[in-house]
Amino acid sequence: MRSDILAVLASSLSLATAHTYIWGVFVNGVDQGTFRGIRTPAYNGPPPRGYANSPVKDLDSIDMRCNVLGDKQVPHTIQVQPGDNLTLDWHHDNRSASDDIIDYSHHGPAMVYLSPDPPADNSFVKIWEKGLYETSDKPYGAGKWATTSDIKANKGLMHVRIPAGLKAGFYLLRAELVGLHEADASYLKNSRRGIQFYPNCVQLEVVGDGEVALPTDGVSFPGAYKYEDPGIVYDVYCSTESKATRTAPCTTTYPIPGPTVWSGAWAETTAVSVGPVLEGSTSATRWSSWISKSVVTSATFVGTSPYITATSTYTASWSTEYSAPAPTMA
Ligand SMILES: *[C@@H]1O[C@H](CO)[C@@H](O)[C@H](O)[C@H]1NC(C)=O
Ligand SMILES: *[C@@H]1O[C@H](CO)[C@@H](O)[C@H](O)[C@H]1NC(C)=O
Ligand SMILES: [Cu+2]
Repeated sequence: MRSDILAVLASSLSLATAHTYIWGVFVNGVDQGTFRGIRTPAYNGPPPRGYANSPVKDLDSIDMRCNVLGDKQVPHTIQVQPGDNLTLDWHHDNRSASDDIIDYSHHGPAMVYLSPDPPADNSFVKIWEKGLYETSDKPYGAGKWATTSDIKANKGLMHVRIPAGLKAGFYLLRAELVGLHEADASYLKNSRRGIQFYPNCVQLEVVGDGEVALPTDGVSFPGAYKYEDPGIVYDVYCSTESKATRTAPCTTTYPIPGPTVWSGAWAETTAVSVGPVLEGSTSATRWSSWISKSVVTSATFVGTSPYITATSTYTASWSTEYSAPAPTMA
């Protein structure tokens, strides 16, 4: 028992890099409140640097849908109208301009999907994506990537617009950042490496009298991405100077995983300027439990040191029918 616990601690500590999740949502530039409406993933590293969520790497895992604990409703649902501009605010340690968002090594694409809530088979429809959007002017430069050159450089802001005329109803917005820094290997063949997904879901209620339904031939999570897809196993270092001596040819294009963007989504997304973050907490309170490989480890803290009190197993359970979230939840 004791050696198991130590093993959990050791592996969690090695994950204490700058990983990221959504801390807030602005609607037409107006903050909706820190963590409000967001299915915040479980934290899985112990303090002092434990406020990072680990990537999802197993493409067949239910965690690909809305990350760990993504099946758990949160009390608040954000109301939007068709045509509204949403800005998702990704952070690592705190919701401030000094936050480091995500490690600079995590070059990769970013995507946003929309699904009715709760999701069903093939209900996720891609409404936005950005990948390698500028190749380097140097022969072996890394180029510009959505995660690092756009979202990290723009203090964590990711812009997406609610499709025009979208029918009223409850939806889940599934946004993700992707890190390719270990994607030259397949997770199937080497579970220590592999492409890293940071999916995060937001509960939305679309209001108004729109008449456009989401298409029903979207994708499922898990299921949308396969290990054989060209953008899943990809050598992002192949095109950088440090590996210029490689003999394999380097591609300078990147095929973004998943389906093409739905024709009903906005063809262009402009960055909207955002107002101040609502008053209240902008830093996360320390969690007393975290999850790794479906094991929930609970702890109390003595100073900054976690003292393990219990472990249990967690299984995601998604309902098939929408029910309004309870106003308060533990
Ligand atoms: C969303 O942004 C676009 C582009 O800047 C703008 O034309 C539109 O009016 C905005 N929508 C709302 C509801 O503010
Ligand atoms: C926010 O986190 C960053 C590290 O990501 C740290 O350098 C900074 O001091 C923190 N800022 C605040 C206001 O806590
Ligand atoms: Cu990482």
